[in-house]
Amino acid sequence: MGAPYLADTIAAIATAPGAGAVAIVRLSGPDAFAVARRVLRSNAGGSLGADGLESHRARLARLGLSGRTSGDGRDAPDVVDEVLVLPMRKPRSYTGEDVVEIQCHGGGTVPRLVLEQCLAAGARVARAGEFTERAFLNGRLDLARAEAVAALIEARTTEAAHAAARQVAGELSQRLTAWRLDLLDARSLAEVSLDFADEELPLTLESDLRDRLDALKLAISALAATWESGRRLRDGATVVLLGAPNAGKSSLFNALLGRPRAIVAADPGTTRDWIEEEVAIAGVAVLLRDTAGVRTAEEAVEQAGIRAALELARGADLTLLLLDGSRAPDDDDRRLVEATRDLRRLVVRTKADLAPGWAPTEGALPQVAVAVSAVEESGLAELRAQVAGKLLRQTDTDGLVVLHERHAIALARAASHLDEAGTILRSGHDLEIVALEIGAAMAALDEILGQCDVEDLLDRIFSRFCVGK
Ligand SMILES: Nc1nc2c(ncn2[C@@H]2O[C@H](COP(=O)(O)OP(=O)(O)OP(=O)(O)O)[C@@H](O)[C@H]2O)c(=O)[nH]1
Ligand SMILES: [Mg+2]
Repeated sequence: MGAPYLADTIAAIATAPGAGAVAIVRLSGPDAFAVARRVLRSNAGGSLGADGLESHRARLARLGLSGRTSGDGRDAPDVVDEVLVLPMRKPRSYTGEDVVEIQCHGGGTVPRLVLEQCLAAGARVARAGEFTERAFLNGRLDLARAEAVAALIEARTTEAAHAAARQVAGELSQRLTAWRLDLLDARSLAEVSLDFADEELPLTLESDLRDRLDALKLAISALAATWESGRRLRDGATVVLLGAPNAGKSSLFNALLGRPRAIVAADPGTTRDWIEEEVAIAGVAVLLRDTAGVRTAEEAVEQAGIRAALELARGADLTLLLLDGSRAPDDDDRRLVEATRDLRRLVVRTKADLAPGWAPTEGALPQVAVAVSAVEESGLAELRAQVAGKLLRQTDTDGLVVLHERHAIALARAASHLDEAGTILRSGHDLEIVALEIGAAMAALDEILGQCDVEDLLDRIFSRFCVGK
């Protein structure tokens, strides 16, 4: 943890750019209070004085915007902003360092001028994520919690925010720490067993070790498997509407969006190109794509659209295959059923308000997941629930989901080391190697928490943050 690196004081605008009532300029580092004192004035216009900034106590102050602040208080600038200052002495701050937050007026100019004042007074511009990186380096947050801060900021739905907030609060870290202790136990068990000669090794000890390793492996791989859901929760998912011409794709697209975005017409082939819109479906930010009706023998333009539609379906997280409920399925429908057989899909029967054109039990057709009517807006809640069910797999991890690929990879690696340990234990019980495999699994968990040499990881992780966090 490089001391010289943390020896300087950083500053950044912590709020989003653009018009806003208030913006926050944040300072962190050993000179945060000194820099703040240099740029701030009391309301009377004089300097703040030695005890003008009391830790964890907000105060009003003034701040020159003309750039003529000299630092000694006498050369008061002519243009000032009234600001609210929140000083926080280390270690009781986000970064664990001395922090001063200055709330000024928002907009594109005032916060920039305030920041410039801070830079002129001795701070340096913070890099993206540098406040959080310092929080990590100062031991305020472990790496998993620090990374979740970015996920929380980027969350596009309540559910995504909820998952990230759990990780910021340390739920993932606690679970990993508990597993780590269990692994430590298991490793001691393996090491103790080393002291026994083969023939006198107590049988219960070996089976106990095996049970523990199996249970841990299962739990760890279950958590790793949540990454698929976690990724969709965090980054959103793509859902493609696919179906024969006139199946009701654009109508359902509009119904799910809640507004008439796509053109709906009685003529087949209305939608030629695909269009997309974002809509939250049961907590997932879904990029919903309406495509051109898929028919096999077609004129050229439609053909291109059809190829594109199938291509989109292959690249999507989920395909909704629409079958027109008001007519009997034809060859086009059957071909589509066939073409999407290996995709993650839901078969949706449309136009449920019309007299059914086929029996739900019709042979050779896949099970219909849900029947909807875009006209009567029926079946939509059920459809949303089914979509969410497909996108977010049910987990047996108490709702904890992995939100970072890095974590998923490390968890999978931990599980595979435990798998290996189990195999060795079963075959030849070379306990020395078993202990080594357990150690490797522990190291993988440590990597997630940042409890090992992660220097080369930090840049990659924190550069994805926004500046000011
Ligand atoms: N009664 C009834 N009619 C529907 C329903 N959904 C769509 N339609 C009608 O079916 C026709 C085709 O609807 P669209 O939504 O344009 O179908 P599409 O699948 O987008 O068609 P293309 O873009 O041509 O492939 C229109 O006349 C719609 O009004 C429904 O739920 N009930
Ligand atoms: Mg259409």
